[in-house]
Amino acid sequence: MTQAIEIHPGQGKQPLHRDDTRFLWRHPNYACEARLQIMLAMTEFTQETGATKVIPGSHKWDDERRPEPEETVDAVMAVGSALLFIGSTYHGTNSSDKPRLGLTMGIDQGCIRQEENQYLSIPFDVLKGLPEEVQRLLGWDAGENFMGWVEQGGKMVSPITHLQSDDVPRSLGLIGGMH
Ligand SMILES: O=C(O)CCC(=O)C(=O)O
Ligand SMILES: [Fe+2]
Repeated sequence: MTQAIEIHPGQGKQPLHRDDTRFLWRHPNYACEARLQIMLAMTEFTQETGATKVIPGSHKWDDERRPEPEETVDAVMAVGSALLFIGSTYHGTNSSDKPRLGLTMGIDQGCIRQEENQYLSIPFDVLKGLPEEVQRLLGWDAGENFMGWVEQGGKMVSPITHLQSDDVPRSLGLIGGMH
């Protein structure tokens, strides 16, 4: 998923949470993380402007332990810097006296459903013009376990193969036409 998040004065707190709650993830889960989250600072992130508050090490906690505000640190960042954290890390925000703008991008495991449905969010003609690496990141890929395959000409192929073939405009004509 992708979002621009501008926090305004007086908006108050976003409670401490784990983003992998979306996927009903249980903790600790040493086998696999659901998500890598990227928060890119578009304005200065300081304690005064409402930097994201994170609890380092909280990805190791079980589901019983509650996060407390005094355990957080502010992700202080200059414009253009990025905070990377995994889906099981507790974090939240607090508003301040100036607006603060961040761009967030979550990259989820190929074996779980995307939080934002990128197949429908990105207009098809825009998608076709993106670099292959970005198309794969948007979900047009099969994971190592071949999750998400498409049948094409009687074969199971990766979505990226399908996207690059002549078959795809036919199968997605309706979606492309919706934008
Ligand atoms: O805006 C922030 O600093 C964090 C936002 C966030 O954690 C979320 O929307 O899940
Ligand atoms: Fe979050």
